Amino acid sequence: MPGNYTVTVGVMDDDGGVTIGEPTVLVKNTADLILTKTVNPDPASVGEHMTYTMIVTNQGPDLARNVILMDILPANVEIVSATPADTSRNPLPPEIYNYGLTDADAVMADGVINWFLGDVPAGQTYRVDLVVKTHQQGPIKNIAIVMSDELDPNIENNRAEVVSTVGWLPDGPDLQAQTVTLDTVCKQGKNGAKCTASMRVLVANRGNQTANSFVYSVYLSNDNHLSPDDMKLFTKRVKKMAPLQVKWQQQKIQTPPGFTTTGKFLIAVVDEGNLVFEGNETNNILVNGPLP
Ligand SMILES: [Ca+2]
Ligand SMILES: [Ca+2]
Ligand SMILES: [Ca+2]
Ligand SMILES: [Ca+2]
Repeated sequence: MPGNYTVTVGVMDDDGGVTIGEPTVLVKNTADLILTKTVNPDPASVGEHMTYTMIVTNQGPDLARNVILMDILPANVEIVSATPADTSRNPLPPEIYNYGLTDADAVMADGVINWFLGDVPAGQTYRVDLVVKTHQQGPIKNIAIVMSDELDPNIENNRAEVVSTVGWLPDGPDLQAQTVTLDTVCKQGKNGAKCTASMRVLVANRGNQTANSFVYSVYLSNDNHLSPDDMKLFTKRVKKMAPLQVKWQQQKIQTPPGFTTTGKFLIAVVDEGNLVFEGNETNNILVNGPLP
């Protein structure tokens, strides 16, 4: 158990005399906390929302008590929301989601937010998503540090920093696919397994002008390059999108027998056929893979 202990030590010298000493020894638990931090999107545009994701892991061996995650915000960012993904433990109250960072669980002062995560058992992971709006151009740095009451055998991994680029929106519309995922669910029927694949694509207009209606497609490829032999999974038309608008697109398809995706690549193409003249035409293909 951690705490202050008094230890009685007896030292016997050559002629049989005994010296007694009673030093106080502070016994602490050991917990190796690890912090990782990522930011999305990078690069971002002035006025755009950026999400910092911080993941705290207690590698043990002991419980880490009174864990504090301290986040030193860059200048000229505005907090939009702060959301712990694991709301079953020590959830932040709703006003924090809505920017009122007044509760004791997350206290903000001078551009620093402290999250009081409580006790984190060995092996547990705790995630915080912080959404901010940027008001300044240039590289911006965000540093976070995690600590607890325990001894940490490696303090190097308690600190995480990300430097990201913030620029102006490209002139004109700029369509992009930001995420493309696929999940296959199979059910056993009379004539063998029937599988349904669901795809999700996050499409964004990250330019400073509205993009008129366009089409996007998703392909399945054996490699990470779009080529004529790739299998088109679907094509969809999207209505016009305002600057900085994002849309989740979801599509389900019945897969042919023997359809496997392991080791293959999903390739999303936005504005296929180039109906929209964009500020940046080089970022319209997104590759995700190899799939598990
Ligand atoms: Ca550590
Ligand atoms: Ca584009
Ligand atoms: Ca290919
Ligand atoms: Ca285009």
